[in-house]
Amino acid sequence: MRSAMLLPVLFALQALCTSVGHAMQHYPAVWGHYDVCKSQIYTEEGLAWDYMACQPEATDMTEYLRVTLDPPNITCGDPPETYCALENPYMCNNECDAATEELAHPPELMFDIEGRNPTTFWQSTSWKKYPKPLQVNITLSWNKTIELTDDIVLTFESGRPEQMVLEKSLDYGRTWTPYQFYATDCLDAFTMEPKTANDLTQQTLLDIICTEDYSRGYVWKNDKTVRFEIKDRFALFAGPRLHNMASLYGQLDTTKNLRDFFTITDLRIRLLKPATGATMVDENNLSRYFYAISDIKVQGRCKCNLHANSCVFDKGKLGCECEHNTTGPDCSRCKKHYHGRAWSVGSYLPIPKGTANICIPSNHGPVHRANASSLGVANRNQARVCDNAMLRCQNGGTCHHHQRCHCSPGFTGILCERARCQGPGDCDDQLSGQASLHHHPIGHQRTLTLVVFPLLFVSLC
Ligand SMILES: *[C@@H]1O[C@H](CO)[C@@H](O)[C@H](O)[C@H]1NC(C)=O
Ligand SMILES: *[C@@H]1O[C@H](CO)[C@@H](O)[C@H](O)[C@H]1NC(C)=O
Ligand SMILES: *[C@@H]1O[C@H](CO)[C@@H](O)[C@H](O)[C@H]1NC(C)=O
Ligand SMILES: *[C@@H]1O[C@H](CO)[C@@H](O)[C@H](O)[C@H]1NC(C)=O
Ligand SMILES: *[C@@H]1O[C@H](CO)[C@@H](O)[C@H](O)[C@H]1NC(C)=O
Ligand SMILES: *[C@@H]1O[C@H](CO)[C@@H](O)[C@H](O)[C@H]1NC(C)=O
Ligand SMILES: [Ca+2]
Repeated sequence: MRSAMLLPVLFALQALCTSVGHAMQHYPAVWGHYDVCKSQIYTEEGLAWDYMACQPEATDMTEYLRVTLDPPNITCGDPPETYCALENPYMCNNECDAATEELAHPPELMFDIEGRNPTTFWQSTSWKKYPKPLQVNITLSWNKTIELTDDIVLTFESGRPEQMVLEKSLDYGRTWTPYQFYATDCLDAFTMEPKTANDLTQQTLLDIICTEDYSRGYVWKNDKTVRFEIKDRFALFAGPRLHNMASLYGQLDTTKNLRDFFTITDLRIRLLKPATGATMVDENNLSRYFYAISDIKVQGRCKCNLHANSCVFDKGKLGCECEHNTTGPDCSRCKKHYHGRAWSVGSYLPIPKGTANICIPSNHGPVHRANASSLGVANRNQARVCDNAMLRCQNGGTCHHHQRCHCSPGFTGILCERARCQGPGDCDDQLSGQASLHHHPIGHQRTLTLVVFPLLFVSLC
């Protein structure tokens, strides 16, 4: 629960730096700007909360998936087999033996850390039953809606498949729709005209295309990857270097189809035909034909409907840490007693802070909070976190430049109002019952980065 413990620091930081962020008018070219859900601001009536649209940082989602192969016994090595190189049938030194660790090629090797030599990879059985098709489904399941933020990249260690389909599910694997078709010959394989992601326009962005870009030329050893181009699609709205993210956010806000297009709960790689390197399959030496994948990259973030900036992996399950009085794995409901108005997704607009659309208490009629956003704007340049009058630092803390309290050891909070919890057990009751020893905050890295820099920001502010 480290992220929760650090939140007060983040709020203080946000309060410190709203003026900086505002002045610079600079929106980073990454899809990760909405990183704070609320910040405390100073108003005539004292401290008040300002709520903002927020989302978790994009991260490597392959750490949180479950992989399923179909057929289940399609992985090589049981019984052991010897493989020949696709380019050279006399080079037969690839041995697969599931019972020997050094010679086994289980599915996990598609997700381990690459960059070492030799690469590690999953490998299928060879095409022993030719001409019966050698088909494999590799299904990646998150049991959570996630939003893709970067290209999906598959790296093949033997040739890239001559035919494959990338599919997605938005309903936990009940129904599937294609994302993209891949073939050496799109017309022949799928009766589709070959296209590339560059052919897409704003109007055709949601079209499902067949591409020949990633199937050709097994001899080109450098061409080992198969992509699904997320960034090229973003670029149709945000410009070639994703400079104009405001335009993309605006579109995502207003076009549900577009948003859903980048949202998944599962991915399926349907391998339909392995590389053969020629028009004819060498029936005398089928040990040359198989699938081998060394790496799969899936970058994305938990979908939290702009109501959470952190997502935790707990007991094998991803879940948003909902703010704005929302709840559920995707923050897609109002909390009990907060049904004062219908739940609503947050909005990216107006740039840069968006609109939180918080859930409000059921019985209290109209919203009873200060017109925080206007006050926030008005007071931005004099936003103070502490002083020697109303906003006194407590428990022996001292106020520095009206910008933050330096707390005595053992205390934390913006005004040092809370005892810092020493062990995980001590924190539990303060943290709304969600605490768990094994929480693994995904936003951890970002949180740390932000916390390392307050001094830098202080000097900026
Ligand atoms: C792969 O999944 C598709 C549905 O997405 C299904 O129709 C097909 O039978 C599966 N193929 C194999 C080999 O399991
Ligand atoms: C996998 O299992 C199926 C059905 O159980 C069987 O028909 C097939 O021969 C098996 N394949 C291999 C490569 O062992
Ligand atoms: C494949 O060809 C190589 C070289 O001719 C040979 O050593 C190997 O036994 C062949 N494999 C099969 C299954 O025929
Ligand atoms: C998926 O998550 C739900 C809770 O949201 C849980 O009940 C279910 O068991 C999970 N399914 C799998 C296959 O992990
Ligand atoms: C719900 O929102 C109110 C203000 O809108 C806030 O004071 C309170 O802490 C929130 N409750 C929870 C459990 O987040
Ligand atoms: C907040 O204040 C501004 C300026 O005073 C006003 O234009 C706006 O309508 C107010 N918003 C709400 C929700 O009251
Ligand atoms: Ca690997």
